[in-house]
Amino acid sequence: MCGIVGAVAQRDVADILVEGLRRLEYRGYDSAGVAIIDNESQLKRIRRLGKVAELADALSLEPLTGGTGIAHTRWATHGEPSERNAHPHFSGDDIAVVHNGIIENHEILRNYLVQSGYEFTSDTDTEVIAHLIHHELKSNGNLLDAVKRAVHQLDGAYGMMVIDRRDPSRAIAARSGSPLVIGLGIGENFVASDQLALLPVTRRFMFLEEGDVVEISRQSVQVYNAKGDKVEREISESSVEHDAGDKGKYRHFMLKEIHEQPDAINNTLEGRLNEKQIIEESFGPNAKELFSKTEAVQIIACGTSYHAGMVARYWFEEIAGIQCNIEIASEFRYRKSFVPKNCLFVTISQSGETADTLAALRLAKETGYMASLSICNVPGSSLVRESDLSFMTRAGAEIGVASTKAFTTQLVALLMLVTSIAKQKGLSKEQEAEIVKALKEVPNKINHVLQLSNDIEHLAEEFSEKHHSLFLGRGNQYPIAMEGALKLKEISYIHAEAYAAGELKHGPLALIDTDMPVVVVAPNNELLEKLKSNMEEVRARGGLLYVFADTHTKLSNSEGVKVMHLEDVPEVIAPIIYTVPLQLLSYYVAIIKGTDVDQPRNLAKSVTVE
Ligand code: F1P
Repeated sequence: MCGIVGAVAQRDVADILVEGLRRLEYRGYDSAGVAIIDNESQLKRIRRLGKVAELADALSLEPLTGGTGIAHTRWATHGEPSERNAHPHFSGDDIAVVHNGIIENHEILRNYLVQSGYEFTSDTDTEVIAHLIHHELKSNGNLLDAVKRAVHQLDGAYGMMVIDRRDPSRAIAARSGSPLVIGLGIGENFVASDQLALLPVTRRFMFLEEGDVVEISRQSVQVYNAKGDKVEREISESSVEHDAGDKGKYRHFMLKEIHEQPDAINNTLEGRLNEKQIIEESFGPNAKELFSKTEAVQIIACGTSYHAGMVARYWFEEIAGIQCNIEIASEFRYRKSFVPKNCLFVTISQSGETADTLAALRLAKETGYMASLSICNVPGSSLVRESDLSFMTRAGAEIGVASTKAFTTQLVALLMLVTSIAKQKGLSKEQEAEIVKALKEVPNKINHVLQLSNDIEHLAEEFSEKHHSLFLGRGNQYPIAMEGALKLKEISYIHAEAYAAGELKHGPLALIDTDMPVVVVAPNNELLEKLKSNMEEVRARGGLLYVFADTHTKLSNSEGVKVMHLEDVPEVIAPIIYTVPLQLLSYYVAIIKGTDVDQPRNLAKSVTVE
């Protein structure tokens, strides 16, 4: 969603800000803008509807010079996507603000500010912040205090950065409900909504806490907590790759990330397994003790991460023999739910900043869960900082909006979690060793699937002319069918529905005809015969089947049935491996359809508003 980049430096910062915005493009946006205080202490701004490249073109025709500036990519919430609604927003010629999040009481504040003589030039909630700070500055000339007073009047979520042309030596940033990180340089400091934006200029970062307000100058960074007290925040060195924002030899980030999966999973596993065992301490120093007390698990997530949680439910109840519930965060947070005894609350999130997942965690902390654990890909993210335990998936930066390597590394992490808890519930050493062996095979097995790319590309050609599709699976492959359907609709805009194959007769069979391709995930397991019957049901009604199976299934091409054979894989890791051909299928269908694979329409990478 929206992205923020800002700087207080001696050198000209326009290029740094635009490069930062470019590195945040993957989050999804509809307009972009930059404002800089020039050498005559004037605020200069350029905004453009559309891509960052258009903003960069405008800047090359009309360069902005100056060392203090803010920049933004906007994903419209209040007010249509347009240049006048793009950030930065000004109050008069003095104050400029960029903001992520939503101000819920903006209407009341807007009325108050209009009565106080302010004129609004946009339909955004953000403009309220600019005028409010300007208004507060009238009673006290200090920008820091004005921002502190203004944020107390805001309901809702914000990550923001503010500059005042009358004092270019400093900027103020504040966060509540929207992530913000300070990048520390030498004689210059930066702000961004994601560290990725600042990797070209620094690797030293300070993550802000909820309610923090920060004064940033070239030489110093002073943080004030929600109570207004001066506080120190930890400084960490980023290990994210500098070139994480480059596509390398690949045409799209999504394809690069699909191919990175074997390495990403090796990273997830590294140092966390010994020859035959999972090292439980990987989940935290007191994890073992906590796992021995765990009698139930509640998993919460959104989107693709939710599908990972659904697979984990099958694993938890089968391998660890304990109750596992899974729910979408946006539902869980708004209903009264039963809290089982000694229940571990597990959140799954690539970004660690998904607003609903974070709200669900905060709710869980008040409602009596035994402890919380987050499975996450972004160190220092809100979810990680607010959970008792965390396990980093180490997938590396994921830029494509449609999640791929984050998902398969989440599955690996979850299988490790299930096994660690199962050990406390009587899983034998032999069973554990078998799972560990299977986990170590995952990267190679995925490499084999990647070699099927050309065949899957051919399959995609037939698929791309369709408008609707069904995905079927049974058991722990049912969530994989759901994930396959989600990928297809996200990036190719083809309507795709997933069903547990046993549900076919209860409705969706009515949809089957030659225009409705049916994708089936069919590894050899005890449910295969049932699945074969479901496939017969489709064939008998003229439906076309696209089946992903292994050779043991004895399934082969016949009229109306295309079978793509994968290598045999241990059953426990089959959901991880069968995800990959579905990712490739969606990718190639989207390529043929010519959609924007990495930044599909209307979607954002990190959903930081509810
Ligand atoms: C959840 C999610 C992603 C999806 C998209 C929007 O994010 O639904 O699965 O790919 O990027 O958000 P997260 O909580 O896993 O970061």
